[in-house]
Amino acid sequence: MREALLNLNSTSLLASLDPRGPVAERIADVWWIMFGLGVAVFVLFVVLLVIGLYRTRDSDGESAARALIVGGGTVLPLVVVTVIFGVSLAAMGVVTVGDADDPVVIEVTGHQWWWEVNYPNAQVTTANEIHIPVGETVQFHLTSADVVHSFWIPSLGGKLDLLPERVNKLEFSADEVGEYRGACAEFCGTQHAKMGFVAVAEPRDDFERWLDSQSDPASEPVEDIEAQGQEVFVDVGCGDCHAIEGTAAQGSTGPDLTHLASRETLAAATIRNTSDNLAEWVGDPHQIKEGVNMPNLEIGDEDMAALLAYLESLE
Ligand code: HEC
Ligand SMILES: [Cu+2]
Repeated sequence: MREALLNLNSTSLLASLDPRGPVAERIADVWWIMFGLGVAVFVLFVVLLVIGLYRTRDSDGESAARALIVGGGTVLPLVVVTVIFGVSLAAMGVVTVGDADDPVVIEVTGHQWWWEVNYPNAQVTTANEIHIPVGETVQFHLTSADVVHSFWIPSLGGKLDLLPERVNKLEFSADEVGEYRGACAEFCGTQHAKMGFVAVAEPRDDFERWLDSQSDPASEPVEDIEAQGQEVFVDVGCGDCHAIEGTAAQGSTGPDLTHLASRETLAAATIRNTSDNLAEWVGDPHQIKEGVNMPNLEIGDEDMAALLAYLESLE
C-alpha cells in the first residue's frame, strides 16, 4: 500500500480553488472573476448607500437619482452579466471534450453508492479508485446503473452527471502527481455523502505497471486458511454480487474484488482499507453505511477469519 495516504476528511473535498490541472484552473479562474465582480458591485452599492444616507436633498437630486437607476439598474448589470457570459463561454471551450489525439479512455458507472471503473482498452475493472497518467488527457465515459449521479474531482475538472442509458463524456488532465479526492455531486439516496472515490495521478510507467497488475486474474490462495476463505466467499453468496476474476465469483451488483487488497479505501472512499476496517465492513456494512446495498451475512467467527484472510490476499 502506498505511503502518502490521502486525507479522507471531507474538507479535502473543497479543493476546486486549489486546481491541479488546466481544466480545473480555468474553472477556478471563472470563479475568481465572478467573486471579484460580486465584491466590486457590493462595495460600490454600500458606498452609494452611505452617501445617500448622509446627503441632503437638493435641486438636482432627481436627475442624479435617474442616472443611478439607469446606470446601476441597467447598464451595470448588463456589463457584469456580459463579462461573465463571455468568460464562461471561453472557459467552456476548454472544459468540454476536445479533440485530443489519443486520450486514455476510462468508463465510469455510478451505482448506489459506489463507482465502477473500467479501462476498456486494458480489460481492467476496478472500483472507487481511478488511476490516470499525469500530464495526459483522460476521457471519462460516464453512465449510471440506477439513478442520476454526478462525477466530480474538484481539483482536476468540472462535474458531469451520470445518467442511466446514456454516456456523457468529460475530459481533463492532471498537472501534478498526486492523489485527488472525488465525490458524487448529485443527491442519489441515503448514502450519497459516502459515495466518494480516489483519483491517483502517476507517471506513465507507474500507470502502466498498475494497469498490468490489475488485468491479472486474482492471486490463487496460498495458505490453507485463504483457500478456506475462498470457499466461504462462494458458499455464503458473496460471489452473487461480487466478481473475483479467475474464480466462480462473477457477480456484478457490487464492486469487483479481484484486486481488493491493492486499493486504498473501502466502501467508496468512506474508510481506509485496513484489516480492522475490512473486518468491520464485512461483519456489518450497515454500521458504516446505513442502508447500503450489501447484506450482513452473519458469518461465524471461524469462517469470517478465513474469509478475511482470503480477501486480504487479493493484491
Ligand atoms: C446483495 C449483494 C451483495 C452481497 C451478497 C455482498 N455484497 Fe459486498 N458489496 C455490495 C455492494 C453494493 C457494495 C458497495 C457498497 C457501497 O460502497 O455502497 C459492496 C461492497 C463490498 C466491499 C467493499 C469494496 C470496495 O472496494 O469498496 C467488500 C470488501 C465486500 N463488499 C465484501 C463482501 C463479502 C466478503 C461478501 C460476502 C460475505 C459480500 N460482500 C456480499 C453488495 C453485496
Ligand atoms: Cu451518487
